[in-house]
Amino acid sequence: RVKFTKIGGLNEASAGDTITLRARVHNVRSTGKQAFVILRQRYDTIQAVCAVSDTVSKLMVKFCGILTRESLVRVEATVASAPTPISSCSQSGLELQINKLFVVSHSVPQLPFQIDDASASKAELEKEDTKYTAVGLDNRLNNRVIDLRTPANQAIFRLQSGVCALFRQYLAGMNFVEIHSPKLLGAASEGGANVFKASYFDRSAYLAQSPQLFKQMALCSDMERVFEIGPVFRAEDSNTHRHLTEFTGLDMEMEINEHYHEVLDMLDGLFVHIFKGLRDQYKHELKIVSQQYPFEDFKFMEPSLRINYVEGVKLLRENGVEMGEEEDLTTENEKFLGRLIKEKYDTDFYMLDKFPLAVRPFYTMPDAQDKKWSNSYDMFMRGEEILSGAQRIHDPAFLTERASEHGIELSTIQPYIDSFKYGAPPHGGGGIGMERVLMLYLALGNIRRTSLFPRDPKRLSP
Ligand code: ATP
Ligand code: AMO
Repeated sequence: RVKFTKIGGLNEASAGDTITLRARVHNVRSTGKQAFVILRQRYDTIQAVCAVSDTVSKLMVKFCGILTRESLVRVEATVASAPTPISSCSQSGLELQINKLFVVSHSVPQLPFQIDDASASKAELEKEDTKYTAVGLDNRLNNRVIDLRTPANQAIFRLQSGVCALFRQYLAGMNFVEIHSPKLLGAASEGGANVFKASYFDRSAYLAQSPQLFKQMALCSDMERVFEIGPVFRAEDSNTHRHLTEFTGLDMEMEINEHYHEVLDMLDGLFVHIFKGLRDQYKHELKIVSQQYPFEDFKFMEPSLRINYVEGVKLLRENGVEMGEEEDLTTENEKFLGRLIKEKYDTDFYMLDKFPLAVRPFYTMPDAQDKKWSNSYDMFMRGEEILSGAQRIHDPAFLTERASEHGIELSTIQPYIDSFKYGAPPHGGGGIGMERVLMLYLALGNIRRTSLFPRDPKRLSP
């Protein structure tokens, strides 16, 4: 079989080699006598020259000169040093002398937008003599398959794969079991609001708002430590930069031996593993993203900063925010607190512990000393929430009482409550929004940029 070469794998020592590769036609220029085809694979580009020779006819040069952008071609060529550096290509010091070229798959000539335009940075677009045209987010998402071909997007989704791989790797190493809980439920999993209803034969089903009840039931089945990477559905009509109607949840749940801070310690190790893994194993991808979307390096501490909710509120009040001790954080205050914490501690990641019980879900364990507070926490990146979690109530009578107080129809969650009747270990966990983690790590400003085919109240397609 023929060995297919990757553009990124070529170097000075490749000069003189005869290679075969498949690539996209990124751009074409023709002088009549010669055709210059810029070939692209993922984030790598190289110039290929088609000129009349023993193996290349005049007709062939003409054919190369009218190739449509984005077509896929198979090229057999000789690698040579470029006579002058080709600054627009990632392989600027090399060029390919085309011996043969076949079209594997044609692209229609009319593209929804040019890849170069969709790859331009804000700074490049704002230059007075810019050669680029801005491509709006809606246009990109309507034509997501083309949009995803930009170098930054290629890198973003490699990084996303990295976030999941690092999450899985860390927890598997800590003896967690990966589970797959059902997404079609007979009742809402996080209380009644914000749930999508579907028809299920002669009755209704609900799309899971989280794996919450099932990850806890798995612990009641003696699985000790579990995690899940799966879809989460929220019927929230929230048209914001950080809400999706379907996102990917990175969930974990574990037994507690003595104190719920064992869960915080685990999450601390997990996040540091993810942040370090991205920083150290994905340097190239981070550089590619920053070329289009420049961002400040993500700062974290080891161990991570942990503060209590009251301390956070105190910091806000000292800086002019008027709010009650037990009031929930508004998005604005959440972001302001993030800025204050960055100034004071120089970290983009922190944990906020001991939330007021009143603002947490029914399954949250109250503080044993003062029922005003709870054994629950949120975690933040660059001032925005990325995780929510808690120690859970594992006593069925108390769980029943709390669910009733929250106005939950008990019959709908009876199997969940019953699973605690046969002896249940103390436990806690957390749920992370995957798209938010990447959006905030890269400071991308919109969650749609880190969702492959985003779903929001206005978008169900493609
Ligand atoms: P959770 O993950 O717990 O749902 P979240 O970060 O998704 O948290 P919510 O708890 O739903 O967000 O709400 C947090 C804040 O987000 C609210 O205080 C509110 O200010 C803001 N928010 C939610 N929906 C909207 C919306 N449609 N428009 C503007 N802001 C919103
Ligand atoms: P919560 O509802 O806070 O907690 O969700 C957990 C995390 O999921 C992310 N998230 C979202 N991401 C995108 N679009 C949305 N609409 C959206 N809503 C939430 C956030 C959030 O921190 N069962 C609990 C978790 C637990 O206690 O283990 C839960 O679902 O990053």
